[in-house]
Amino acid sequence: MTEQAVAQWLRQNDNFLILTHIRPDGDTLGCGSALCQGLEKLGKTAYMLRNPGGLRNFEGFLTFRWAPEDYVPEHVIALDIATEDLLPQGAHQQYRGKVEVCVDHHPSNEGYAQELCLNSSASACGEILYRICRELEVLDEAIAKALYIAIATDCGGFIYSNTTPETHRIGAALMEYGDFRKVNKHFFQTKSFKQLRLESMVLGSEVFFEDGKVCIGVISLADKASVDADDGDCEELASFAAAIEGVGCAATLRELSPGEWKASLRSVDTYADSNRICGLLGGGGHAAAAGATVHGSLAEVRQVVYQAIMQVLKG
Ligand SMILES: [Mn+2]
Repeated sequence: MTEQAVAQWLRQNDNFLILTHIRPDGDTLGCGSALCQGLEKLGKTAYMLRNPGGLRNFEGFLTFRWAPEDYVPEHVIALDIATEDLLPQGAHQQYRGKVEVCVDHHPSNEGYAQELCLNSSASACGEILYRICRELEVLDEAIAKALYIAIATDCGGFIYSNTTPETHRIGAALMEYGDFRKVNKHFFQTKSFKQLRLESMVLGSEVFFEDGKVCIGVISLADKASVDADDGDCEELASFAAAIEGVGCAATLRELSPGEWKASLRSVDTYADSNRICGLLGGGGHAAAAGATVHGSLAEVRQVVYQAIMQVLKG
């Protein structure tokens, strides 16, 4: 499905429900917020499905219109959600097999929706939503800000390897609508003291392999509890590990619940395909950044992740 076709479908229909992914990031939330506001401007009824994930980092920057409990949508659209396994908590029973249109940029998208608008060269789903909103002629300062947050956060402030000339062009076009300096300060130049303490714990846990090119770090539930941190405080830890000089592949294992770990992979300069590594672990994402959920003791999970990395490096 092309971006124009998505815009047309949105114009022709009404009563939408917008889905964002579990453990929501700036991309999925920024896209949801932008689309919801855009549809509202067109006189449509549109809500986002309440996402119980950590939203604190976005307070004061994004506005959300959550669906009332009894809302019955006619059309369900998923944004930045590569597989139905990434639907937010509580949405699985109701919305599995019910997504009519999915707009995404993950090459690992499983094609679960009836119609898929996929552009894997987009740095963020926000790039695709930008073109859809432009097509719908709804762009204004609030929508531009939401899309700017979506794009800037998914490309690390226009720094990650997914950043393209088009990413900058769209960022520049969005900046014409308002002053987003506060957005950049908040998302890229500010860390809570908790986050910095978590970073020091991850650093202390790093184990290096392959002459320092591969590292595996850990953040346990006990670590998180010791500084009273939540998942939102942990979001940037995976990218942080990839900043260590000489590292080509950084894996960060974060304990979600006892025996359940989120493995986040980051690759530098295409050293190892994170999407392939996570694919071996039952997850996915992009070549530069991907994730998977792995079960077992820390020792088991560390071993399984190490083997997946080595399999991709040697293969
Ligand atoms: Mn994304």
